[in-house]
This record gives sequence, structure tokens and C-alpha cells, in this order.
Amino acid sequence: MHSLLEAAVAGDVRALGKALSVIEDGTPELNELLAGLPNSGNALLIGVTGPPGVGKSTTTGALISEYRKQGLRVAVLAVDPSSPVTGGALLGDRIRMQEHALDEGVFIRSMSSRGQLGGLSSATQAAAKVLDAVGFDVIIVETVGVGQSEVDVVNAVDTVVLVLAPGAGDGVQAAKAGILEIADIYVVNKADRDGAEGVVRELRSMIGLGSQANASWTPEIVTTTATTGQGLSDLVAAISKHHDWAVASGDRALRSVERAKLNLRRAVLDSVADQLNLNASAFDSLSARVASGEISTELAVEQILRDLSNS
Ligand SMILES: Nc1nc2c(ncn2[C@@H]2O[C@H](COP(=O)(O)OP(=O)(O)O)[C@@H](O)[C@H]2O)c(=O)[nH]1
Ligand SMILES: [Mg+2]
Repeated sequence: MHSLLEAAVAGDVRALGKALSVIEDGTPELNELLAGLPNSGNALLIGVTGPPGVGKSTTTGALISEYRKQGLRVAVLAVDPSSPVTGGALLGDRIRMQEHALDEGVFIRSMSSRGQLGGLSSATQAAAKVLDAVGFDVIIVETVGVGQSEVDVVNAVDTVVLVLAPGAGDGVQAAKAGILEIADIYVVNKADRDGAEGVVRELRSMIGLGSQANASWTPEIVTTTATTGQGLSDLVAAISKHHDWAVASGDRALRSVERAKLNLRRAVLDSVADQLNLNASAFDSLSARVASGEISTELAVEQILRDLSNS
């Protein structure tokens, strides 16, 4: 693994692909190895999320073009939380980004989570860390839909772009999934279609109603037609603006501490669960004593924690 990472950092694309597969599989040594990676933390880490069909992949493809014009190297992680195997949706995504397939400054990869502790969110963070170390300037994480897993995945990025389009109930769907509140930038795509103005209005009122967690950043609404590239330079500008704000305000640092907290909590809980499974017979007999009323649940917990710290 270590030599894989070294080769990847040195520019070996196949080694990079293999390293990302190892991340997906989630080996226990992974975290240690990742900790040794040169981490510039300079990459622009963008999450693109939103309901299926609104144009996330088309927008991502258009973003690649914009950043390539600036001479930046771009990596895309197309993340599918629902399926352990690469699904049809991701196949379509790849086709929509195919014009970039032969560009050496572009790396596109589908990702799922097969065994990673902490699930897709940590797998995505680990992959982003590797891509950053390899020297990509922009890392775009595209998710397939809206749901809790998407919320987890967007927690792994610095700037969250929520894409919506004219159509039945998209905004409502995103609101229900809890994604509306965590977006930094709203894209109303398919501006060439009727109804885009309505979505902008709907968004304005939804944003206005919700109390914004971070008052010093006012989420931007950008209107695009991803298929023609119209509005894409506005989106790039909005992303830069958010990035600059996040760095200057300390929000970027704050998010990375929040991320570490979440990962740590999850790792601790996973580790305790593993230990309980290892000591199943002791756990069973404690449970029996709680059931008979011999000891309270609270006392049993204390004993378990004491045993864990002694083991
Ligand atoms: N009319 C129109 N169609 C678009 C636009 N952007 C994407 N599409 C089309 O919408 C469909 C779904 O796009 P895709 O990028 O795969 O959506 P995703 O599921 O959110 O990734 C495709 O047929 C795109 O060509 C747009 O700005 N205008
Ligand atoms: Mg897509």
C-alpha cells in the first residue's frame, strides 16, 4: 500500500486507481498509511449533490472544462452510496464526462463503499486526501441522489453545491433529505427550460425561512444551462468566493475539526462494538444479571467500560 501511494504521488495513474480500490475495501492499516501522506490541503474540494436527473454529471463535466481552461488538474469521484457494485447511473455519468477521458489532467473514478469503517464519508475523505497528495488542484465529489448517505458524503467536502432543476418537487425532496440547509451554493440548472425562475423563487423563500447555520455566508444562487455551459463561469466564481470566505473566516478549519470529531466518534463506537463481540460470553452473562435485576444497566455499563480499559 505504501509503495502504491508513493507511485500514485509520483504520477502513476494505475497505482492511483489501485490505491483508491484499497480505500474502498477498507483495510485496517489504511489510516496509518494515510496519516503519512503529504497533505497539502490546498485542493479545492467541491461536492455536487441533488436529485437524480437534474444535471449533476453534466454540470460536473462543464466544471471540468472551466477548470481545465485555467490549467488546473481535476479529479472527480462519482460516489454511489446505494450500490456496492457500480450501477447504471454511474455508467451514464461517465458517458457525460467522456470528452475528458483522454485528458491527462483529468481523473474520473466511480466509488462505492465495500468495507470502509465509517462508511462512504470516510472513504471519500481518504480518497480526497490521496488525490490532494497526488497533486490535483480541484476535487469534485458527485453523489447520485439525495438522502442521508449524500448528506454524509457532502460532509467530506469544503464547498457544497446543490443542483436543482425545473421539475416536480425537487426542492421539496432536497429539503426533506436535509440537504437544502447544508448547501453553500444553489445551482438552478436547465435554465433553458420553463420553470427555472420558479425554482429560484422557491429556493429564495426556502432559504429565507430556514435559519442559516452560518450567518456570515449568504448562500449564492446560480442559474445554469450545463449542456451549453451558460452560467458556468458564474458557478466557478461562486465556488471561489465561498472557498476564499471559508479560508478567511476559519470555516474551512472548523469543518475539518467537525469531520475529525465525527470520524473519531464513529471509530470509537466501532471499536467498542468490536470488543463487545469479541467478549460475547462475558456480555451475555452481564445481560443475564441485568435481566434478573441483580445489577442495574448503569452498573453493567461501568463494568464493561472498566473491563475494556483493562483489556
Ligand atoms: N435541457 C437541458 N438538459 C440538461 C441540462 N443539463 C443536463 N441536461 C440533461 O439532463 C439529463 C440528466 O443529466 P445528468 O447530468 O445525467 O443528471 P444527474 O443525474 O443529476 O447527474 C441528461 O439527458 C442531460 O443531457 C440543461 O442545462 N438543460
Ligand atoms: Mg449523475
